[in-house]
Amino acid sequence: AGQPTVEVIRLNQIGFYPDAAKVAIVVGEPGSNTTAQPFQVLTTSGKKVVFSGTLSPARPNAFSGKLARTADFSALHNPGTFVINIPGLGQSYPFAIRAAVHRDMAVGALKGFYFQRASVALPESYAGRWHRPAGHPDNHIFIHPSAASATRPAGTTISSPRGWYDAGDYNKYIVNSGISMGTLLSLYEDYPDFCNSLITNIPESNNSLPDLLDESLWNLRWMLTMQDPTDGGVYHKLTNAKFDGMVMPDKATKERYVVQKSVTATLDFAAVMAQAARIFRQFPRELPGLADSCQTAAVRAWGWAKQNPNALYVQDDMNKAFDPDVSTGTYGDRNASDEWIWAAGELYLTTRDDAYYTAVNLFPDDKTPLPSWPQVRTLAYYSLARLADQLTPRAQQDAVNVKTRIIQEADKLKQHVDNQAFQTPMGKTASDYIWGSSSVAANQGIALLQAYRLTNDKSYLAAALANLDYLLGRNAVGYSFVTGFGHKTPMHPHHRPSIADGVEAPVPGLLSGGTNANAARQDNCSGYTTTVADEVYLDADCSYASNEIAINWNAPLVYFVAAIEALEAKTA
Ligand code: 9MR
Repeated sequence: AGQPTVEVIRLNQIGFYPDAAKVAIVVGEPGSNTTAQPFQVLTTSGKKVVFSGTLSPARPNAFSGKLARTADFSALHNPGTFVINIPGLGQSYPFAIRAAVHRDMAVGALKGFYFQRASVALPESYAGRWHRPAGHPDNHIFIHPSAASATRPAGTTISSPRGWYDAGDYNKYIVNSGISMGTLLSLYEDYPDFCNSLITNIPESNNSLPDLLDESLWNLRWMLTMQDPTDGGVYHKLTNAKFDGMVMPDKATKERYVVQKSVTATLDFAAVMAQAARIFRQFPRELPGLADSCQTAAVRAWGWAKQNPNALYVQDDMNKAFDPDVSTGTYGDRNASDEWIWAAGELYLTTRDDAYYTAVNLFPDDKTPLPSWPQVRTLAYYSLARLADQLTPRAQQDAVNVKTRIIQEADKLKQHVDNQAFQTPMGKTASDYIWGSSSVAANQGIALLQAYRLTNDKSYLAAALANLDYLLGRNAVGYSFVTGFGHKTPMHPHHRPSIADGVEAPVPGLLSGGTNANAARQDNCSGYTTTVADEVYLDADCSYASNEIAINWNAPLVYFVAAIEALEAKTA
């Protein structure tokens, strides 16, 4: 009793499954922690010792040189609430051991998308303290000069309501919506039964669709409005000319535009609509006609992309040529080869038409890059693996290759984890610590879970769990990166509603971008105290390069946590 809570004990601040590995990392300065050091696990009530162990020998952190020692209490299986005690040092935050220990967070992270909804009020009955008036009706969106066509001249308007705000800003970007939707829809395809049990208390919760699909429909219906009905091309984004100030949605009333159609947005759109068609075809009574509309939209988008393969989105050119110039997020990807693969793969799987399968080289090299907004090809491989029993003979020829490349990618992630200071796949190289690194950890976790599904080899599940521990506190900055979930969580994310709503706690269930080695020079926020790759993180709202939230980061969080919950429920 009387021991202080100390932040040098880094662990998943939510907890652990009874039969899974349980590890905390104790961090220290070089030269410290060299002697044998006992630790105990205590019950929070009564401080009863339920486990005693010794910290591992120290390992130096590859980035900082700081020493890290492991407290392994995997042998403790009993449910309860506990702390780790290190005599003479202090105690950890409390954590739980129990079945379904991450379920609330899975629900909370999915609910995060509800809080991002545009064009609608969030009443208190659904949004609690974070209720807010409607913003951005988006029913008078100007055709920007860069998007002008004969049927839609510059300055005329279209209606393009709904959708999710992209991130801390209020704009809506098709490229980023694309990967976010692909990730969420894949969760449904991979774990439909579990998704039925994820109830987020949204206005649609009482209908017969799972809330995950209802939430996805909010954005899907917006995406459909972003396609020009005349030619099938898709506008790159719906945006203000400049970013809004730090105000609530209803106070952000500047003119909005749809800009140039791009081949990347159009192909991402095609992939999402093709996948959506396959899924919503299962709900003909609830959503009559929707699957057909999605499939038609996908086919038309593909057709436009074939006609306009060089239509990359180039904001710099726009700035010189058009009024108003546009300076919001670019999602400017100069290479569409992976978007072609994703769209071809999803269109093939939905139509079973080999013409899509052979239209592009689906396997241009032996790489299987983790999904990120500019690199979506592996989403096609995941879908091909998922639907392996439904392939035509032509695609069947590659089925083993698809499976093998996913497993090989997961093998790389699984290797050398023991040498890492934090014993996680995340952070084996400094290049993991980029803008939105939390989504790197989540997407690594997803890759490992995909391999687990293909092999039933539990070592993949264990490695994935280590990355979940990373996200929830077992990392060099000691934060659980999910707002509202954990003990030390982001309080000042770069997220306009969280800043402007007058509520101290930020909107919950949102994944902070996380540690970013280059954040200081990317956002010029003052207050960064280090340049060590795994330590550059600032819980300040000016730190948009390390502490923004975004739908393409929340989506893999939702997939990752929900999939782990679904799998643990099966293995328990
Ligand atoms: O996530 C994007 C990151 O990969 C880029 O490096 C960064 C700078 O271009 O932009 C990020 O995306 C932002 C988008 O452009 C606008 N909305 C907020 C997004 C998250 O910061």
